[in-house]
Amino acid sequence: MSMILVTGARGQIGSDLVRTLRERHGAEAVIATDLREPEEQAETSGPYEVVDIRDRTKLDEVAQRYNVDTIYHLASLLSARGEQAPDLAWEVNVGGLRNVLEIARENGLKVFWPSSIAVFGPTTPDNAPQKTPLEPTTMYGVTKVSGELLCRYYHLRYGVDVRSLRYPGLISYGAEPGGGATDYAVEIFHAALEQGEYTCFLAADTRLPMMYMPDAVRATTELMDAPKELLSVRTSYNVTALSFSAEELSASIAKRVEGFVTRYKPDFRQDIAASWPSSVDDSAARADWNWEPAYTLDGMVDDMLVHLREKLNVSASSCPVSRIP
Ligand code: NAD
Ligand code: AKB
Repeated sequence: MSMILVTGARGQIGSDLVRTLRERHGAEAVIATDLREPEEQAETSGPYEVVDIRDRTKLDEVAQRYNVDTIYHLASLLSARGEQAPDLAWEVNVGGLRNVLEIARENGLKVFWPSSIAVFGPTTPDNAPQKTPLEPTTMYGVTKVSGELLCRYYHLRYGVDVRSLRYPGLISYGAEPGGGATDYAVEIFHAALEQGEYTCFLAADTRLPMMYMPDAVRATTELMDAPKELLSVRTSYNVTALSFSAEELSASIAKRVEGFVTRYKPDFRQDIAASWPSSVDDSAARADWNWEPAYTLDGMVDDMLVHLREKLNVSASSCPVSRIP
């Protein structure tokens, strides 16, 4: 039986990925870990350990105690938080990945680690190719480029089977997003249902590559299931599904939520978003392991509204406001 450890398990992706992995492999086979204590019942539906990714000794001890053979390493600071705390972003994002790769090298583990469209910068063409200048202008982007090179190095030098995707901005109705420039695309749904209006921190015409969480989780498991002979990219694969501007997303929601209005008041996250391309060429992922997204913009908006209405009625939770001022 495969034993899987997930870092950053309480985050936006981790909370959904842990649920999927537990459905596939059994609850006891997936060890959720995070810096934070467990809170939701979903997170305690199987083993849970508090681990700071900067603490290699503790991470190694937990991995050995559970006989782990695969790590999904999600613990990270995202783009906006990274600009507010660049030293911490470097320590967590690069130091944490190095710890995971060292443990993988010593124990022959397989690793998934996500990169991001944040590896791109102003010198990248607007439909970002797989191979292109990687000159990001954020600390988060710098940590992701460094991480991609570290992954490729550990694969070439030590044969570590580490696989990676450059996720675009992700949209989901589960855990709230963790402090990135694409968080608006989640906040806007909560605001539409709870306030009927939203003040967006990006400009109306800011167009970015995006993906609905079910597609992101499936891309992750499909990449990890792919035979290794098929993988030609050992830095990180471009993957994408959607490309829309803030005003296009707002219009799609307004078609379904009567009277919904968005105002635009860009803050420092606009500069981050403006440094990223508006779309991504994911033909290498399509050719190597048959990647294909399922959700269109309207399909994603329909599904988000159904699930969020259900969730907000049940929990009557307040609208999650961005953690970034
Ligand atoms: P998130 O911020 O929602 O979750 C990150 C988790 O890491 C949090 O639960 C946090 O408590 C934990 N964490 C932070 N510091 C830690 C530490 N020192 N030790 C252990 N855990 C720590 O992030 P996410 O959106 O789930 O992103 C997961 C991964 O996917 C990250 O590598 C991120 O860069 C990448 N990614 C995310 C997106 C997106 O839109 N969500 C897009 C591209 C790439
Ligand atoms: C962020 O906005 O920082 C993330 C990402 C695109 O990596 N969502």
